Amino acid sequence: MEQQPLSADDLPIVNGRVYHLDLAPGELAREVILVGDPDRVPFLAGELLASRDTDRCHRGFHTITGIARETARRVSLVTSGIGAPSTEIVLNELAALNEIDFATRTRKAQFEPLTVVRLGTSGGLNPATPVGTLVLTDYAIGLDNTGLFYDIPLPGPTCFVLEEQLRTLLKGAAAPGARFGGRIVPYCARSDRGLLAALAREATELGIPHARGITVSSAGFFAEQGRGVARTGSTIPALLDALATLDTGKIGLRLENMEMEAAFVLHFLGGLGYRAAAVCAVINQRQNGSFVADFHRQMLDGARLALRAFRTLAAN
Ligand code: R1P
Repeated sequence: MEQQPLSADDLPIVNGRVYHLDLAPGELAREVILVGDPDRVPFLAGELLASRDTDRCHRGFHTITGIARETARRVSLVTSGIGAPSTEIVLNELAALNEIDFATRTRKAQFEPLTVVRLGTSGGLNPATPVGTLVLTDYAIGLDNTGLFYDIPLPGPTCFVLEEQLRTLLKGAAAPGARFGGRIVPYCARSDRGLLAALAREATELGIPHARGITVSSAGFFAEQGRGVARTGSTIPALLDALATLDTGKIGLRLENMEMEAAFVLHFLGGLGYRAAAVCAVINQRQNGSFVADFHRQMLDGARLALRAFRTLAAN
């Protein structure tokens, strides 16, 4: 059956470029490191790229594409911005750049999947994991509702169990009488197994302090993460304490860290059949007040892991 072209409203393209990222299809590499902070893009490019063919900035999203010095492979460093709603825009545009023929606005008959590593910072949930550690996300739990608008099948029984455990925890920890108590719906996603294994192997080989575990992706920075700045009430005031004590039983993994994008990245890209994983440095532990003031080294380490893992996957 002939495809209906995507309308100008479905997919805004301006001068041959997707609207928000301001990128044309040839300007995106198939291997992507996705970072929250736009300033991290030129920093990593300066440290890791031997040459660059693309450098675009629009709406706070900075992208640099070039050849990595260490692996001689083309990579795009792309900004997600903060949180699932911003990431939703970015990932849809990345998928469009990869899958849509901009001349006909229809999906190409054939395209290769993207491989994406989210590289970010996070707060620690496990007091036994020191600040400065890179957490390789095995499973991610989304507390945002952006992911709930994408009807993607459960990626296996472990996700089912984790969703149930988190649902119970969120309900039990809600403030008595809270208007939204029991109505926050967690969703679980997992990293691509091959990419995760490659990242873990590289981290071990390079001697980079790392841990594997579960990442919680919150929808906000303040209330969910226990920062009582606003004068309003909080639906789950002691969420961090409740998360830190969760026993996942037979799953045997700890909740390691909390940030704001990993779950949506793994959920959405997993649903497209792309390979995705998340590597986030623990930069603070609110339980004991420890923090890392300068985490440039961790970001460089994480990016090196991603570049080397891309090369390993391509060779297999
Ligand atoms: C909050 O300050 C931001 O930092 C973390 C959170 O996920 C959120 O995006 O990640 P990045 O360091 O990648 O931005």
